[in-house]
Amino acid sequence: MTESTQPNPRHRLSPLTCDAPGLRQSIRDALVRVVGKDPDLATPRDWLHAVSFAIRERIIERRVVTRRQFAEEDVKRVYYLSMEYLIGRMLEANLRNMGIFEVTQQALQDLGVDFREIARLEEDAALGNGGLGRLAACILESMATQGYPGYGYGIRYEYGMFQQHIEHFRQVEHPDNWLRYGNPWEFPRPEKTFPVRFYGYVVEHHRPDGETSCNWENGEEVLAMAYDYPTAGYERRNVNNLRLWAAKATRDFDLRYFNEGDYIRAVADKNESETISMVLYPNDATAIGKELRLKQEYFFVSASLQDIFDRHRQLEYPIEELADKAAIQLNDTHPAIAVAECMRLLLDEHRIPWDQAWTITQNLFSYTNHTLMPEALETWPVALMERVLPRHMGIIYRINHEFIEEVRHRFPGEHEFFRRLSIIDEEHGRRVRMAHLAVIGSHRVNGVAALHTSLLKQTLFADFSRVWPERFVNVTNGVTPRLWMIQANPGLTELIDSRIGSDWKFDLDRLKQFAPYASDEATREAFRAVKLRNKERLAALVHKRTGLAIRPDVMYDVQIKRIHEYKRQLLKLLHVIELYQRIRDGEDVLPRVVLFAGKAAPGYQRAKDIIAVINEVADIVNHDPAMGDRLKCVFFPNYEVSSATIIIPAADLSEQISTAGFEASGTGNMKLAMNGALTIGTLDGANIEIRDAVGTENIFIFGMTADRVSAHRAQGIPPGAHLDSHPRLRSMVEALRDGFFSNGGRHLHAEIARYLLEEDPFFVLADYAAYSDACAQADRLYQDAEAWSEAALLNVARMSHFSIDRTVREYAENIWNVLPEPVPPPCPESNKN
Ligand code: Z57
Repeated sequence: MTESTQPNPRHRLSPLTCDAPGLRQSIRDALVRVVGKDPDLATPRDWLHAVSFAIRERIIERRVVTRRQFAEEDVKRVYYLSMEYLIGRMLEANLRNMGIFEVTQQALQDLGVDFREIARLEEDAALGNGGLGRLAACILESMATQGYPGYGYGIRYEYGMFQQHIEHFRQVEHPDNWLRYGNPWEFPRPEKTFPVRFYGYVVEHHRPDGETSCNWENGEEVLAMAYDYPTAGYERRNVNNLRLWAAKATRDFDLRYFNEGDYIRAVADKNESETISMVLYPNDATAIGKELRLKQEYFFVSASLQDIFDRHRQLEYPIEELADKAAIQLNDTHPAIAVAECMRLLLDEHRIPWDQAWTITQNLFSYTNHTLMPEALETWPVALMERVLPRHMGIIYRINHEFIEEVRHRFPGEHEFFRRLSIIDEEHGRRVRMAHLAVIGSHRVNGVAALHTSLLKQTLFADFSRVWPERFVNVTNGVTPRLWMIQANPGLTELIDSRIGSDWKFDLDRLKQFAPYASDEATREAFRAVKLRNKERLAALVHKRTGLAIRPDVMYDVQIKRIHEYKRQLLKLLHVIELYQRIRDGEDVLPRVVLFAGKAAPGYQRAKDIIAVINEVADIVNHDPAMGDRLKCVFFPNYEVSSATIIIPAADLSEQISTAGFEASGTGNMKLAMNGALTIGTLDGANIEIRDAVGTENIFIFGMTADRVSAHRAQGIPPGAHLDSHPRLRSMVEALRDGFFSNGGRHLHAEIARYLLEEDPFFVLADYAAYSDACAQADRLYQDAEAWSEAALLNVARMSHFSIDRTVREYAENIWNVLPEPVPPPCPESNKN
């Protein structure tokens, strides 16, 4: 019995000690007994694994306690379904959340091991692309910290986000073999294995009660095997579980060939079914139309739902009460097939009548939308869905039929309206619109920032919002202050602690008490000292990664995010060109480092070209003696969570310059502002709420609003017209066009200039003048170090709204209807356990 509630006295745990001698002993033991190394011969990686195994024991011990309490207390559980988890390195995060970071450093030091040296050897768990995957990781951490019974489900990709190398200025992708050295943080659960079916056909049975039930027969089966990653809450609170599925060939994978006597072929072919969990698709905010992607989506959804149903049964709850005991959150439409899978399980396995099954399903699910961009909206050809998931296609037809009947009744005669609402898009060769399935199958649908949710209701889901206005709600994103402040920025953390104590770490609202210190000269000076140290740390890393030497005593201006036209890296690059030309013209320009970082989807040629142009412009700028150290342009390669923790605390200026209406929320904007960077940004995504929080005097807002962008688009002004009133901009674009910055690849530069002048759907040139003015304003404020530090400190103190804890509470209260279930801390006498 898996979900037992009866503690067996014979199985009582003897708690592990968490003082330095106890940890030292555990690490030494693990080195020999788990890693299997003689301490005299141990490499730094052996020590990394030894300490990780010692900590893992302590985490899993608390996981056991947490799980038991949930089972005893009859709690309602939350299941977060996400194709992506962008976690980063786990050792330091686990140590800090377990409250044993300092003592473990001490224990290692006693063993003659340097914590920093071994910690950097850990591979990032990069099972995600960008914002969406990182949000999932922050939400899991917060659910554990706040004591919510939250379970993550996803895929254990063998290869995560590709490693980005820059060769001859261009991005080259290398596979991310992150499991190469084994992974101390995972617990394989071979006994938790579920079959997942693809293809085959449906056989209908007419039952005596008038219902039809179906059997999905034949086809191919793959096994989903669980790997568990315990997720520790901050300061030895609850430990929750992230369960990632890996594909394994079924035991009878080989029957056909075995019968033909081809043993070798049978064993060799098993690899094919195991490709399902092989690799993360490296596309951010674009839909992938590949059959393998659909199989990945269904694979993890089916395994997760079987597991959720199983747990419900083991706890001896009646199936009718599923939605009282569980809430399932769909992170975008990637897991939306879960709506049909849930119906299949209720109808075909549990023999529940349609209407009752549908009520349960709708009460169970809710869906988060992360984008309005049409190219990111998933639609699957009906023919493909019919072939891969024939039973689900039948269920989707019926869901659609029942839904259209309902609206036909409420809105008689509005045939256009029904056509637009339908799950089936009949205009582009019959496709299943996954967003429609997700909306219809959920009781709540949320956007991720106020502007985004309001645009969702006005555009993408305008029709649905007429049908069900109360279904659409906003939950503005947040980020975890544990990783993004305490871990990434110990200097700032110490400064805050010294002024207001350390309660703010659990309740970010208390950071407001820090605001008065913005007008305290000593605090401002201490803040500048912290920034300087953070810049030195970044400068050292930049030197190591790129060979480029940058000064720590200048403005650090950063744009760090996926490379995408709508995010407008080209707008920042034009500003670099402007500064370059001004310095060449003998003007006195504020010295600065401009740092770009981010990956381009391997198939997104324009984004890859943008990386190449940035690198080529940087090469000219960085080697021109006329710049005299006043301008450096860095492209920081292979941006990932672990590099973000170094770049963000060093930033002065945060570039959040997407075309208004396109960035759903952004979360990098939050991380940077809470580390004391001032934002230069458009009124897009959460920037609007950040402005409201920090005050208009403490942020640089520029450019067209979302409304103006729509109006501007309607006017159809050729982008090149914006050069007429701006001679400087003309000379910049012409320099680009004429290959001034090119290293032989002139054609690329000419093409980018042509794009800006003739095509650019994101209005870089239209917004340039306003952007350049805003940059100049930032420069002026930076020259007044006291005024800048005051604004930066006010940013830190006023960002509490963007704690992920607030976000998670909103989901819990308004969508999931679940309560926190904090596990009481172990008795204080038992020494830090
Ligand atoms: C992704 O990272 C986001 C949206 C998507 O549709 C996909 Br696919 C991937 C991002 C948004 O672009 C950000 O604006 C947002 O902050 C983030 O999701 C988290 O909500």
